[in-house]
Amino acid sequence: MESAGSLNKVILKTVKLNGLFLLILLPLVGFSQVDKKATKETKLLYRNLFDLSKTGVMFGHQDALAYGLNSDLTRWVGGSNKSDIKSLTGEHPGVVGHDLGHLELDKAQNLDEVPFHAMRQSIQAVYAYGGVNTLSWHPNNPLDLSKTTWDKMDFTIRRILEDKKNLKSYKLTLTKLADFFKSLRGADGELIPVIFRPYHEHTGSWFWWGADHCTPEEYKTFWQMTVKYLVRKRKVHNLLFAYSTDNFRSEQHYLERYPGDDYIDLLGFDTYHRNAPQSDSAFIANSKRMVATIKKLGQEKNKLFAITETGLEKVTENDWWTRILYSIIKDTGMSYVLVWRNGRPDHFYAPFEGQSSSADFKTFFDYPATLFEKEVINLYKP
Ligand code: BMA
Repeated sequence: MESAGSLNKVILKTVKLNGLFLLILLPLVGFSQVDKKATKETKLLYRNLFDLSKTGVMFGHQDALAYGLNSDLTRWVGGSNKSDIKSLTGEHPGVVGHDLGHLELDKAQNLDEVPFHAMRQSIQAVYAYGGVNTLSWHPNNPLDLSKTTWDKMDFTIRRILEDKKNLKSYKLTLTKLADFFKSLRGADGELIPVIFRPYHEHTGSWFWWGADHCTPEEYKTFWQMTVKYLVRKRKVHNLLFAYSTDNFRSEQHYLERYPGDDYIDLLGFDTYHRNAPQSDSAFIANSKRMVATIKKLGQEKNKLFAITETGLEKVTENDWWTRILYSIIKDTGMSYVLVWRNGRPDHFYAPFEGQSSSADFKTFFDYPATLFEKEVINLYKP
């Protein structure tokens, strides 16, 4: 199949069928995308992700190009088109995660010491090779910015929604995010689409937006206000919005704080493998159960779905990739699975040269249904 050109709301596509060239018009709208005014590339990404999910699952890694670990466990810091995954396999991950935490403080670098200018360059590099960028956000507490993302204050969200002064300063923070999103530009000046994944793991209570710190209604209203402010007021049109809980018990639990189909593009959840190997079979069974739930909801609601964070810290099982992770993601139709950052010798989730699960990871990489840099082409094209 090859493309002939594009209009604003429809794409003109040339399809070769039995030796005949057919011209077809494909609408760019019609999917249940949150932002109806999203840029052409953002709409294309959304649509193409549905197609790609039929061929396999993208592998994702947080902060993949920002830093990583050398075989002697010293750290390397990015800027040279390097990633631990590329050093092992020759290809970057299909999805790269970044975190905006501390952008709200006007800091030059995020909470994990990634300079925002370097993050922007990574996002541009990933987009240039055709990959997907996803941005989480670990913001400090908006009521007192000297307090971290893990500092719970009574009813932070309620106090933002009910107090004009608090709301105003929260919107100022969102404006900073909006400016960052709008600064993400490709080679031709076009906005780079990103998957924005704020207020995650909210079925847990370790962040100020967690389950014990706001009611479901407050969480939903806060989310809707955030989306509306970014899209309508600040006119940010390069975002897909991801909803990601932590572990959940049931479909009802998953949807308890769901802000609605008009506010979500991708359904996800975060789940970590702890206490391996004793917990191996429980982790697999639990993850499969949760995947089945988001798959069912994704099909009903026509939404993308993914495991937005996972991993076994220090990858202490040498066959974790093929025996555990692959058994969870295979034949699911999910868009991606993202493992967390290679932050320190005692806190890493992806293999690197010399790491004990590297050989197994290469087998995982070779599976046709796991997608890396070279298999994620044309996501932004008709
Ligand atoms: C956590 C840890 C922290 C990090 C935070 C935000 O899971 O990795 O070290 O600061 O995520 O990225």
